[in-house]
Amino acid sequence: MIKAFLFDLDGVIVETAIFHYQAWRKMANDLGFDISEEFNEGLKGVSRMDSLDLILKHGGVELSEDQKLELAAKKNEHYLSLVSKMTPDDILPGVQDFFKQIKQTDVKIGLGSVSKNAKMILEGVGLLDDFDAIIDGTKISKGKPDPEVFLKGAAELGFSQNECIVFEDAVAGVEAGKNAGMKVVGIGKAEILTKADIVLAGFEGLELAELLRQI
Ligand code: B16
Ligand code: MG
Repeated sequence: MIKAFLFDLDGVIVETAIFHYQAWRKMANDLGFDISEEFNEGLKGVSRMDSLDLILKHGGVELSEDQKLELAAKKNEHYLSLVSKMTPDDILPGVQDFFKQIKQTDVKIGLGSVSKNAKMILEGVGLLDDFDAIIDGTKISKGKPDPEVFLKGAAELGFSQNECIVFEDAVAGVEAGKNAGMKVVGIGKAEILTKADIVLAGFEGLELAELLRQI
């Protein structure tokens, strides 16, 4: 019996990967190297400081902890200036209709994001009040693929792992959901999200009853 859906934020509810990419790329360029869009794929679902470490390694740059914190803060400032312009129009297609269908049932809605900016983004696009529980980067100590974010979501809602379904667009996020012992709906491409129980291109036209029959 499914009691809750746990949604990732970036790439599932809204598309912020492009803004993370722009902000990280500017930082890399300032340091004298570049990162490709393909490289950015590998940063999806990865925490801010882990992303920074991967980028610096990619550019062959070694910095002190203080310098890294400074760069991460500067990147976040740039990122916030980009996402602060987001409106309800930036919600990915079909998400609002799917939420409407969920609200007609007893199934709860939780957020499982490693982003420390999750609440501010949800507020900006007008979805904050739709969530019964919000687990974000401020509440966890381990990033995906560790299951912590989804286990905390289930616990906050008072349900067990097998009563929750995770919606994820990132390889690390799908793994986190599976590591939590949950069913995972991948949002994206089946050839990339190979560990998901089912993969959808997006939420457009998605029937809740049909999904629950399939999974
Ligand atoms: P912030 P998710 C993740 O969010 C992003 O996919 C990832 O690219 C980002 O580095 C991470 O949040 C941390 O974000 O810098 O805003 O704390 O996909 O788990 O919703
Ligand atoms: Mg994501």
